[in-house]
Amino acid sequence: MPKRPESSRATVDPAAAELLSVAEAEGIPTVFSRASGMAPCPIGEVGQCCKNCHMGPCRLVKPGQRGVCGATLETVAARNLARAIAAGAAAHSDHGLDMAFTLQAVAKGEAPGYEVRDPHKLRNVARLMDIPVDGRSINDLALDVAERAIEDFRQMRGELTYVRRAPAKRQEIWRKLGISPRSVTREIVETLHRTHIGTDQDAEHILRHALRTALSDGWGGSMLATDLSDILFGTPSPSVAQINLGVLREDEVNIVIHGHEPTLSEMIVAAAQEPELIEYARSKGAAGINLCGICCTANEILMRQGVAVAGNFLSQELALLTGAVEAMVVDVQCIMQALGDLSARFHTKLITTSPKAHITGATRVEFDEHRAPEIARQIVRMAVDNFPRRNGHVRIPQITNDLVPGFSHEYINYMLGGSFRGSFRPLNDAVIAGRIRGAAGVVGCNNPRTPHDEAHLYLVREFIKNDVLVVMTGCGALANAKVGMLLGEAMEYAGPGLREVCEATGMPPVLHMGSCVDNSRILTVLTQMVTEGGLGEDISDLPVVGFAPEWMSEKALSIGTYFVASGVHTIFGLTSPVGASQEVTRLIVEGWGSLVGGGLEFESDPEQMLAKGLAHIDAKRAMLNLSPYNPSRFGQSGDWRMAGLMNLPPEEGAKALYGKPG
Ligand code: XCC
Ligand code: SF4
Repeated sequence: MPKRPESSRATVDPAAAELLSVAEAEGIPTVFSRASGMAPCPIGEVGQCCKNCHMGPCRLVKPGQRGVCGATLETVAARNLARAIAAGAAAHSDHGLDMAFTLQAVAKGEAPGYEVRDPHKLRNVARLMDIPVDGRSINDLALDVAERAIEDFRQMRGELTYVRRAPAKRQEIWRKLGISPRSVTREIVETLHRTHIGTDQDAEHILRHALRTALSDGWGGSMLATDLSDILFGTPSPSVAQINLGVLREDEVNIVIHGHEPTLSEMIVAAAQEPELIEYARSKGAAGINLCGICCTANEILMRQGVAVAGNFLSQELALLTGAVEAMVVDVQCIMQALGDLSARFHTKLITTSPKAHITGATRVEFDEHRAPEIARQIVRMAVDNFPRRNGHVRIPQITNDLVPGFSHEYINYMLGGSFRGSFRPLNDAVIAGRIRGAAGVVGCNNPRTPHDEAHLYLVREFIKNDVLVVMTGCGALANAKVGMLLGEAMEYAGPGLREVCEATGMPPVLHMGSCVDNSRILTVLTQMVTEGGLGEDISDLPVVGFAPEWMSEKALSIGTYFVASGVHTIFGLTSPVGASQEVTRLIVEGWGSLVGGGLEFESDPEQMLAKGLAHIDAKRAMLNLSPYNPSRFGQSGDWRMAGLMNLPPEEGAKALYGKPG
């Protein structure tokens, strides 16, 4: 059973804690109070409940008990997990599909305000898709890329285009197991069919299709969402930005954008900078227009535009509690319905923008990519008009921190290799030499069933201390940003070997790679590490491990499962949604482990998560015949050398350290 947080330990974020005591004092319900007022349903929590037909719902709580149709606990738990994965894959992929439609409209000249901002990436993506590039106009190429992407969502036979981006050995494994995904739609539809009453009744067989469905997300919907967003809005590179509730301004019009899609938010970023609208804000008594984000819409505009972030998932209500938010503009996913009632207590306008997502009581300004700048201006104007309606006391916690986001896989390649030729060689060499013990992806949500941010901070701090390089996305990255761990200065917490590499290459020890769909960037990095050589032939050979310590969403389950299917052992926090079935637990840990080289584990104790992660990394090092990790080999003895290297530009530092240019 998970430990339920005491009210004083609901969060480790001081800004969140400050507003949480305001909420408590004023009797305003929040996700934290609702969570402590309602324990999770003990039957559903561990996978014992089936509501797939109306002979039930059935709860299989006694040993050997069957559902009305005769379904076993194994079948029920496996079906529930498969359905959750399909829902998560659908969310990411539907977002990706909308990016494809936007690119298509741009290519046809039907989306004023948008353009291809990264033609270089467009050409690279076209090459990956086998689309002829030479001598073609940008829009011509963009149309082909958009249409190829749309095919990947709907084609009924064949294979996803990006399957070929995986290491050759991985592709073979998928084909041999029959889990190479055909298209996003086909795999999700098949999951829903298989899990309907009376179809697939073998837990192992159901779960195998869950792998295929998750792969259609990772190497399909999400990877396309990332690539198409980079083409449209630019491939991220590092910049400096601010985070936490202190980014809200007492004297300015505050617009918070929340959800997942970059399409409209990019336009709002532009509109908020228009002199005419700033002048309009001044005419209403405001000093200016202040834009910031929450969740992954925040991550999208943070990565590309350096726009400030108010907080992560569990801060969304707290932002409204400041009384300083003129408009909260939401699109899709992770938007709590509680925002409706909560915004009504303040002057805040809650504006829903997606044709797919309405919230009762909210104002609707429907997004249409064919007239985006106009809609963005309308929204900014609504926020400005709302500024004089601020009623009462504004209470903004004066807490912020700096962060450096923007580590796309393209940038990591460039950063490691130096300015002449991008390369993963320095990274692989550092892993081989044992300076870097391995890598951990720490990603995913917040969940009020565990202290807000605590497990994210603990794992990341401990991993870098143990010379494990950390890559992050989503709300976990934002948690670490809040305490300054997404800065070069985080190096001071790193172990001696990792610190040497960071100092030599200019790479921080914790890299923010983007939003939830950008977990696909991690797949690309892992593939490039394999291709670079010296660390085995497949992703499953690498000394890497995945974590989602505070997960809550179905998307997290899809992400975890596509990492597993790609060969990365992955450990989730909290409780297991299949915990009631020993057999299903065995199937997703050992079963998937032997099938695809990675298992999906649930471990509620962060210290155990860390220990298991380090043990996994060390086991992979041993299988690669790499020297055992030994922190005493680096650092002290190398200090005299590092002292000389520190003032060198990155590529020369790498050259001096590794004996060859990057
Ligand atoms: Fe949502 Fe992406 Fe989870 Fe955060 S991390 S709570 S899914 S916003 Ni992806
Ligand atoms: Fe019960 Fe079977 Fe219907 Fe599920 S499918 S609700 S186990 S009868």
